[in-house]
Amino acid sequence: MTAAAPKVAIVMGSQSDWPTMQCAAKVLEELEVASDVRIVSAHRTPDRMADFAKGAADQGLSVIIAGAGGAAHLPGMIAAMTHLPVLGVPIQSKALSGMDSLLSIVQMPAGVPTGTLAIGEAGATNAGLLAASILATSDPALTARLKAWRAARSDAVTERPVE
Ligand code: RP5
Repeated sequence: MTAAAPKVAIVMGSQSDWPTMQCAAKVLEELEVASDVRIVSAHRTPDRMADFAKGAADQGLSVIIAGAGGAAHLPGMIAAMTHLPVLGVPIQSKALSGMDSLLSIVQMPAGVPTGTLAIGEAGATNAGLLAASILATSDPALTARLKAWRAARSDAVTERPVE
């Protein structure tokens, strides 16, 4: 029996984005959600980006997580070429600490929505969780795993600080 095709894609503009974006991959793995991870650059590989975005739905994907830094056009450009939900992760850039990435992703024109997460690792982790939440709306087993994951995080918070 072959494994089902991944429903989540994690794409990023550069290899240098992977240390951040692997937080999304990690949380999806914890939730037993398969993901397809690729490097797709809006600027350096525009044809690869267009092929990916236009073919994403036919490939069986349901959610796309896209991380990019600096002039971070990747999430918005992908959102322009697919009806699938796109969750954008602003990478913490060296020059402007990710404010450039955030503003490049968040201010989309009406009609082309791109979900925008926090800058950096927190954003990547939450993008993975949001992707799982979206899939869980039609997957009771995943809903149960997501609830258990969240409950475990709540249980890990102590009442008082420990020395
Ligand atoms: C963006 O440019 C990438 O998403 C990355 O965050 C940034 C810098 O890329 P590298 O110069 O490190 O490859 O396209």
